[in-house]
Amino acid sequence: MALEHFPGITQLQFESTRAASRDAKCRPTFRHYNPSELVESRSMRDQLRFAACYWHTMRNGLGDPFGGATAQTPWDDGTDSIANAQQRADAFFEFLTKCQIDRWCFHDRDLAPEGQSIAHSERNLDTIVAHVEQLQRSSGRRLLWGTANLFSHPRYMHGAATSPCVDVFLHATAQVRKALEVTHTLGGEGYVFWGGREGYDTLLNTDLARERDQMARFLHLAADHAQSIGFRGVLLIEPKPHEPTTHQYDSDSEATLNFLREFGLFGKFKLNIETNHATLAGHSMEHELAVATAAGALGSIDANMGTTGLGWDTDRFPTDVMLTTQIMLAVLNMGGLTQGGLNFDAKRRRASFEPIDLFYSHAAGMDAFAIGLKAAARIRADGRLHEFIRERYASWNSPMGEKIRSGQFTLAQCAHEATKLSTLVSPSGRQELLESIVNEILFATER
Ligand code: XUL
Ligand code: CO
Repeated sequence: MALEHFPGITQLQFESTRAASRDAKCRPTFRHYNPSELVESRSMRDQLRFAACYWHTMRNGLGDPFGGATAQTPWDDGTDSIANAQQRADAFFEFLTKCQIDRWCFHDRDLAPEGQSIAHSERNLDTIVAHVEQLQRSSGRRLLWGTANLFSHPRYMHGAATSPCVDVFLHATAQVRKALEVTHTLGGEGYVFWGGREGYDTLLNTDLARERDQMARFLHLAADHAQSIGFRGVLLIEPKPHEPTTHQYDSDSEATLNFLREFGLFGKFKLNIETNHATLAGHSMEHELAVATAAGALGSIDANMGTTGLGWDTDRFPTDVMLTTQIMLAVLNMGGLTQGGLNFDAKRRRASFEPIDLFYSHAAGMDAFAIGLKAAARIRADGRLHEFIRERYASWNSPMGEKIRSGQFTLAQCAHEATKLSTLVSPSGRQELLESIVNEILFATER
């Protein structure tokens, strides 16, 4: 039998709180996530499409700017050897299976060590990918998306696609070509571009217009290559306003959609929206999702949350049920997740350093999303919110509203119509009522 990396932990199951014994209450388990339970005619497993990420789960020692790693990782000998990379992958797939997480995501450099040359790095990656292919097959897990790390190595200090040095651009194309190809080999449902250093620290040394052109060229080249190798997954851009740079070009959904439209990339890419990035942009997650869905461009979600008042990307596990309700409402309203998923781009706090904390933290996020999914379905079934919005705009469905919307009236004609009005009807927005309806549905006591 293969070595067990998480001894003593059996596969997490759904157990309702009432049925659980005192001992069972401390074991990692699901209190709300019941994979086979149907919500709006689809199983929770299919509605939520959970993924775990390799970078936080396997490669984050939980260090911070003030102190080193704390995470206990008995499966990892700390070396950059291929054998160690393989063993780490074994531990990860055991974790995914025991935590009932069907999907996963990775950066090329999370999986395999960078070598002395591009060819050497590619050989390393191929070796681990062959191993991971077997692990996927034996465990039934699937790749949600892959990506290339174009931000950690010092060569990318000025950016990758947006570097002032053409050689760096070339190196980045080699890395993306390979990462796209191995994502395709592993059956990835998507591929992500997060422009970690695609931005600037100061405009004093930056030709912003040129850098944006370079980034667009890079994305065109990548999209063309994806097509040429027969990759049918969704290409995703992950907005973030800053950190590590002062300003990143994909700063939020609006800016990214504008960029895609400006450079003829709209339709080739969708958005991967992350909660903590929305917060850093000074927006709510609901806002970012609303903008993306309005454009028909919500592709996937990086599920985490920030820490109120702290201007850092703290990548906490998403345990706020109001947040998960709002996310799942946006998702259900757009017809559900199809190619995308809920990827826990989240890390445990530095003091949650034991291997079992990986299970507690993911289960906490999964349960919070199960609560959010059910609450969102109840809000939709209740219908009051939907009906209110429909009625709020009802005047636009009148013959007059229709004429304005379809462009049949000039400004002068509109102004003339205004002079004929005897009363002007403008009803209440009822925000507080609507907020109380959400609370009523979310916290309804079971009867
Ligand atoms: C960084 C971040 C990345 C992307 C993938 O803030 O979210 O991990 O998700 O590169
Ligand atoms: Co992310």
